[in-house]
Amino acid sequence: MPRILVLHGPNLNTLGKREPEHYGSETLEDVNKRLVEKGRKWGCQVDTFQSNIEGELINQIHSSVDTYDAIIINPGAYTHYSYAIFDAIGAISVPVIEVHISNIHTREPFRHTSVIAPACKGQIVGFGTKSYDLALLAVREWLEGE
Ligand code: CA2
Repeated sequence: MPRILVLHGPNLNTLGKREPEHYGSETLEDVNKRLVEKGRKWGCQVDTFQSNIEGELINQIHSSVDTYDAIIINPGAYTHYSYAIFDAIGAISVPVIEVHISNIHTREPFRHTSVIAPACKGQIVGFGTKSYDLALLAVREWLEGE
């Protein structure tokens, strides 16, 4: 059974509680429950993890080797400047899909750059919390086609 790790970066624990115009009204718990359930229906195990701490996300990326078949990550604002997360992703062979709830390319200029993207298999942005579902679908299709 494929195993997929979903990582959420800083401030995403407050999803659904602030800035609904950018991030919608669903909570992170709602999103996680839906992804786990979709994974179960599709025959894969989905585990989720959120941290506001860069090093904890990096530790999860390191320990995904030999445990997970793919990672879906929303690195939050670390997207725009964390070369440490870029290096961690670049050092593993597990495919990583970068996800954003909002369309980072239509927002403030500092959000237009992802320093993580060159280390990732692909990027899905701008579909609200459904960006995660689309990433799960992409992972599934990609793993099945391998
Ligand atoms: O659109 C995304 O998914 C982001 O990764 C969200 C990050 C932001 O820094 C990125 O540029 C784009 C921010 C996460 C903050 O999460 C909040 C959730 C609810 C209310 C306020 C912030």
